[in-house]
Amino acid sequence: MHRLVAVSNRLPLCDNPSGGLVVALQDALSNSGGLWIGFSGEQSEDPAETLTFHDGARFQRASFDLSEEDFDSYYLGYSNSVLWPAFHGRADLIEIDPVFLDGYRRVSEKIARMMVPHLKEDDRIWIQDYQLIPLAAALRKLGVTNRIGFFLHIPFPDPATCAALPNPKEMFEWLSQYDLIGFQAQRDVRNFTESAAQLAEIEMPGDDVIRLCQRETRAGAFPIGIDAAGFMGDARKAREEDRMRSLTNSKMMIGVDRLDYSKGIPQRFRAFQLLLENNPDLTEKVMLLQIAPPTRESVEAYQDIREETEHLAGRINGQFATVNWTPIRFIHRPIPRHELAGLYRQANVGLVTPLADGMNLVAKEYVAAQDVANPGVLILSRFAGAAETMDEALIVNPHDPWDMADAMKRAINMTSNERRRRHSALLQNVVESDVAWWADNYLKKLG
Ligand code: ADQ
Repeated sequence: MHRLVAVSNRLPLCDNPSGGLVVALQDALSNSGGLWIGFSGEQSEDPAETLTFHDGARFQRASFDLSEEDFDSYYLGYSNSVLWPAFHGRADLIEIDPVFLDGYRRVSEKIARMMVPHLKEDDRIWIQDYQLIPLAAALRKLGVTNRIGFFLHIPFPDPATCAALPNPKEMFEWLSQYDLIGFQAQRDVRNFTESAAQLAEIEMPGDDVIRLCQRETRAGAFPIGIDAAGFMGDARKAREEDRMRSLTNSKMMIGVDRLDYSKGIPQRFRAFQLLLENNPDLTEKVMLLQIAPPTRESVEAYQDIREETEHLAGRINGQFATVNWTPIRFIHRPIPRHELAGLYRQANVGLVTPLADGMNLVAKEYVAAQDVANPGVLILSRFAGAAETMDEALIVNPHDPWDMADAMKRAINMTSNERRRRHSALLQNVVESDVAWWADNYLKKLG
């Protein structure tokens, strides 16, 4: 059996780490005596170029620190001020600065140098996500000939948006160094091949085999799932005292997102405002619980989205609230998974309405958490990768507040027969295509 070496931006460092990717990789890593490498989260002045090993998991874990300069240019800069907006179709938010690109290349080169002494000839290497695209190219330069796979958790942009990157051709050269490039959805595979055809060199001799920038590789869609069994268990065990209480006994809609401009939170709030404006009978009868912890707060676009959502929630609450009812409850903190599972289960409607999203795991968590005898209704954006496999949800255009307000009304009034029919089809997919299935599928193909 080949040992698996996984590399991601952040290493899960707590004791007994949990979370989707950990659950996904745990078996593959544990069974193969595997190793997971990632950033420690610590910035230090002149960090040593060596890996630090950590106990406490069923597999080996090794971390590295970054200097402040590397962190700023690689993570806040190129990863989150260039690639994240571009890959989510927001070329208008890209901040191009040659310092960012230098830092981005440099960090992959450093990680490659730290990895090489620990690699064995027949290891399989699996690199995760947009922060580390150049890593295979950096490893190849150091003579690594192992099979190396890559998985992109976020969408791949169309040719026009890809062309807004400072270095589109180099991006495809980096990608060509992988043996398998995994995407979340067919939409991403199409964008990738079309962008490569316009901005680099690609031939497609057959099926998933491609020649990209003179090198043979493969690409395909591997939709990620959740730890469905774990989530269903958490939701069943959720405690009564962690539930939301309402003085007016109103129905509850829930949104759970990192506070990010790709998640469509202001658009969701505006649709809810329209629903309340056009349906005065819903006053005190329905509320929206939005849980959205801020992230990447030193990037300007994230300060803007925080201000915009807070302002909008305040305005809507001011416009409609009564002494006993606040239409939007807005929480800026992460919530422990078992509490979140209980809130999903309590919610009559799950609102997952991103403007762009690789997959969106909240859609799957919401479905897994429902009571099968009395399930809630999922409202899902057509721009989430999840929409490709979850068509029994109410699919909406998140740019159209009328469409979303209609879907909200329909969901609130849906008969229990229709709710059960839709939910059982959705649940089957979430359970069958869980995160272990995803990792297994990908690694088989890489092998
Ligand atoms: P994210 O952009 O982080 O992930 P998502 O898929 O929704 O988006 O995952 C978020 C996770 O964080 C979920 O498990 C959710 O429960 C949790 N979470 C969010 N808000 C929380 C809160 N307030 N408290 C506690 N937990 C919270 C990226 C891509 C996605 C892709 C995933 C996985 O952007 O498109 O689905 O990776 O590949």
